[in-house]
Amino acid sequence: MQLTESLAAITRNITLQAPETQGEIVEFVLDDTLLTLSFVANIALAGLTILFIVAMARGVTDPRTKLIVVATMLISVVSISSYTGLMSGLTLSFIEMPTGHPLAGEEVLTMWGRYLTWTFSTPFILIVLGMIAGSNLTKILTTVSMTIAMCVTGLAAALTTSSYLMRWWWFVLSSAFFLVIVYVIMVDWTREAERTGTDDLFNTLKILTVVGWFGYPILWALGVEGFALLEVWMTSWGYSVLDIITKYIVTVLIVMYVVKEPETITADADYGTTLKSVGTPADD
Ligand code: RET
Repeated sequence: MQLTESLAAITRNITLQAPETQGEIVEFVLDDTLLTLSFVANIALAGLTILFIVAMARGVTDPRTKLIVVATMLISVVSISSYTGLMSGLTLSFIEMPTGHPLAGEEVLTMWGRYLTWTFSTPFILIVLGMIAGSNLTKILTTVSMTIAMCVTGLAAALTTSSYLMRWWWFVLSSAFFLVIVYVIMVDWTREAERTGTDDLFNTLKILTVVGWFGYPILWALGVEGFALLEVWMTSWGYSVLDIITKYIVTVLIVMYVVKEPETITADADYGTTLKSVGTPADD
């Protein structure tokens, strides 16, 4: 009798611990209309933004402008893939929160694909901002490395289940990388944009970016990853709205400005080539 009971207990445990299949996760998402909409809205907006860029940038000839346009397009290309990953259940998991967490012992839906894909989208945002400010390769690469470090440690924060303290320690590390980016944007690039003559556009982008980007760690802390004060759909909509501001609105402003190919943005035909005249049509 006792043996049967223990066997039953073991089987129950195994069933409970078996990871959900992607199909089950998608079902969970579809059951929550608001959560589903937060994904679908962004797939649609990313698609529209790509089409908008293609339509607007058809006549662009200047090589530096083209580089900026391609980089802005890649932000939405990453985004459409990121939300497709979430919608298909591929980049979402239920994870058990450690002791100390407000939902300790409970299985919580983590949208870890978001943190993963920001690793690939945020560098393009920073490349474009740095180029508009007229900054140099060193500063652009510094911010790109910092954002990759920020997103990877953010991913670690979300996926750590061994200790609540370690989750917050990852958060602190990630925030340190984030502050370096904020410093470069607020101090270096602001000064450089003034010198370059792009400060009118840059200052608008700066406000949208810095204010918008601060929203992400705040949501992380308030959502299920941190203090669990917000429900999953609220956090997801929060991130989706921030994505709309920091990606699509920023992109539209940038593309509308650069496609006019102002002198503050353009470079001569040799731009980006390592050898003189490579890529330039021959004179004869
Ligand atoms: C995390 C949690 C850990 C601490 C910090 C974070 C910051 C995230 C940011 C994300 C920006 C994402 C954007 C995406 C657009 O595609 C990882 C939430 C500081 C700033 C702009």
